[in-house]
Amino acid sequence: MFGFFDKLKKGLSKTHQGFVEKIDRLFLGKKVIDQDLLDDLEALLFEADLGVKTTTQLIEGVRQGLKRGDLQDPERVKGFIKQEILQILHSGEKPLSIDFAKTKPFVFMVVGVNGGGKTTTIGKIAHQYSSQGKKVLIGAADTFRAAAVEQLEIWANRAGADFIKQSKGSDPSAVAFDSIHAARARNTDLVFIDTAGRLHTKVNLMEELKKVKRIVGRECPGAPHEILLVLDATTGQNAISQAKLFNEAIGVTGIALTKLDGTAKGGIIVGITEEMKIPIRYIGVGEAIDDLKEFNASDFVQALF
Ligand SMILES: Nc1nc2c(ncn2[C@@H]2O[C@H](COP(=O)(O)OP(=O)(O)OP(=O)(O)O)[C@@H](O)[C@H]2O)c(=O)[nH]1
Ligand SMILES: [Mg+2]
Repeated sequence: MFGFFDKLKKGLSKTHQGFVEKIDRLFLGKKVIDQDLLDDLEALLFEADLGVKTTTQLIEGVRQGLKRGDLQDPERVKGFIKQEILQILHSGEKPLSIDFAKTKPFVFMVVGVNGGGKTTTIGKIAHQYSSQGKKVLIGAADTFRAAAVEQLEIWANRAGADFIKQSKGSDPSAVAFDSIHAARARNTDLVFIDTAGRLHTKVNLMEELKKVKRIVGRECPGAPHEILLVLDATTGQNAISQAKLFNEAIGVTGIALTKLDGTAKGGIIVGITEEMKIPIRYIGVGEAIDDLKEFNASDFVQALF
């Protein structure tokens, strides 16, 4: 049995190779850090999907450190980069804490592009809460494909959650409406609204999501309490443009970053945190029900380095 940390470490091994090991190789045998080396380091950080902003900031930090004379040897530069990344990721570490005495039901609206892992992530989070004895309801507001509803129903059963659906092609906000009303009638603690993920460039998806959000808020004041954007880590920089689009359209309150297992683009978590300033709530490292955990910056950096 592997624990989550081991899975994370294993999952991040390609990112480790493409980033930490490359830094080691770059510095190997180097005694002085000159402009050429800094340029190479910059290119390497950028390729590791840390994003322009973070890369620029890190290189500037190294430059300052060199000037002050406290980053002379490569080991220290590596240590500096590790510390900076940890600090950035700490700023994105804000696990949800729900006060059910005040907020019930707590409503999640889960959004993101096709295949990112919305449905799977809902199943995993629902399972965590129902294992804690919470009453969970899942609403199938992705009415675009019949298979989407079936897939979600399987997850709802696994997670021991109630399930609300309508026929294929029905109005997603009608499903959201039913879900909220059922949750109220049944004294449910948490509601998850799954949504469709047709391309985010299509205006109608955003309009559809806005309507779902509006209806949920009308039927349950204060809801949705969390608009969770699910991003696929393997898409690299694309994840950042998706985050911007969804955030502009409906306002994102938290991010779940999936598929960190086996990708070389794990550095994207740093870029997302730095660019978006939206908390990373969960990370996913596999397809099984236990393969999702609350994001912890220290564990992540430890697993990466
Ligand atoms: N390896 C891995 N696979 C994952 C992870 N999360 C989700 N998946 C897989 O990604 C695929 C797509 O996941 P879904 O949950 O169906 O994604 P979705 O966003 O609901 O997709 P649509 O309903 O088509 O919009 C499935 O095969 C999942 O098993 C993860 O953390 N790691
Ligand atoms: Mg889905």
